[in-house]
Amino acid sequence: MFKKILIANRGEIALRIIRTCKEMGIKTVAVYSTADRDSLHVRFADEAVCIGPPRSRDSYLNMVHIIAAVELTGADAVHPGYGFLAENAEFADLCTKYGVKFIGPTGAQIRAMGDKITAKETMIKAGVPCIPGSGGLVDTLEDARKLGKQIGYPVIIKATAGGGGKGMRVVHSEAEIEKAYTTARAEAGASFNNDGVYMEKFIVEPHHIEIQVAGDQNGRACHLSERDCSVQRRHQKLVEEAPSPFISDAVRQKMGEAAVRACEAIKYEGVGTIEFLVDIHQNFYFMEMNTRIQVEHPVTEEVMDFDLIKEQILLAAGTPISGEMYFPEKMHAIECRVNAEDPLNGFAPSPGRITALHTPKGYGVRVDTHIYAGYTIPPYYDSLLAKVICRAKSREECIVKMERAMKEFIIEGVKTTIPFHIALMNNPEFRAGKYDTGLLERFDYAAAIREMEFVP
Ligand code: MV4
Repeated sequence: MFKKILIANRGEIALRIIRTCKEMGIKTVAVYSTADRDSLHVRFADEAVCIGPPRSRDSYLNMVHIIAAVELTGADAVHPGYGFLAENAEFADLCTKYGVKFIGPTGAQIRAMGDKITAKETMIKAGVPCIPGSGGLVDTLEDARKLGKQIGYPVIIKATAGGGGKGMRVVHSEAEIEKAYTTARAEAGASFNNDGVYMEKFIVEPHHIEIQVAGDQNGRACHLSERDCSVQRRHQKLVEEAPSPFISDAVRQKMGEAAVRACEAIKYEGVGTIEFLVDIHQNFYFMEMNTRIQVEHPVTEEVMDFDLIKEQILLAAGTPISGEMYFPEKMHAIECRVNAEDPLNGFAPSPGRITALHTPKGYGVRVDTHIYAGYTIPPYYDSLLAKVICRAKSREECIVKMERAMKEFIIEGVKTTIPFHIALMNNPEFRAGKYDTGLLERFDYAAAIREMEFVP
């Protein structure tokens, strides 16, 4: 087992990783930018190394400084968390080169899933259902026109280097294809330095359902059930839950099996997520694979009663997956992301100092957070302040508990998304479990917040 893990991250996820390391008897090294000097991850780690000035590219994305911190402290493994260098193949390879274990998949596996066309080809070979489309790059406007006719409108143009919504264009008819193709390519080139695009049939108002997977170093994989992440605004997830209120048990089982086939096809090592789009008929299609631990991993931890960070560390140390890894699902869990953003002003960031804080507590309530009273939210990083995860025997009880928890969450000094979550817990579509990725376009949450009697 590793003796000392360097956590190449900040915020709540750095704390989350430090906690599990302590429980496993592993020493921890925090790295931090000068903006994070007073952060809890710096305080709670056994050692801490400053890796540069506030801007991410100078600190948390600075591979040379992070490797220097590894050498300085003698860490034998690096945990990348999510974001920053978590899906950077070059960094994974660099760790290997310097003899320190990258807790995650190999550089080659990250690369294979990072290029979306390659990923899709791999999945088709593995027998995982994929959305019908161009099959490869669409090199010319003429090809785009031909494929549009063949596939049938509406279609979607996506960047092969993309993911998470960047460089995507929906095309409703041939009249729109020229502009969509040209702008998608230009945006992909500018964002990813790779202007390759491909085309797919557009699935209208899909559900976003992902399967948590884990693979060992012997090529064996298992899944840990799904998360429904359909509550999104502009490709930002706001709420995740498990089990999904949408899919049947038969579809759930088929998706799990497909996800395991996907992992075993590439001998995937580590924990990861297979993202699926699910249409109204519950047909599911591979969308992309996330080769990291995700923000919403606690939802799975709560329904499966299983520490995913511990599993990640065990897998990286060479522990095999055993048959005991399949668990029955007994509970329901919901996670709400609390951001320093103003839901009444288009979710505009609201950095600043937290002047007063009370976090929700009680049976079935978990709060993963790095904030404290007096903490100043730096403007340089993402605005996630806390994740509130509730767990109960039924979805109904879980929603009631979440509303109760959100109403006892006091954060003074900055605007937060707490009022949005209270409004959402009272939205009839959400309450009925009858929502898809179009929910927040239909729901006038600003009006609902203004009408709320309860003012957090
Ligand atoms: C799609 C789609 C419909 N049809 N692909 C959005 C993020 C990126 N990973 C892929 N995305 C989509 N791909 C086809 N063929 C709809 C989306 C999409 C979406 C997907 C999941 C969750 C929210 C979304 C919001 C808008 C569009």
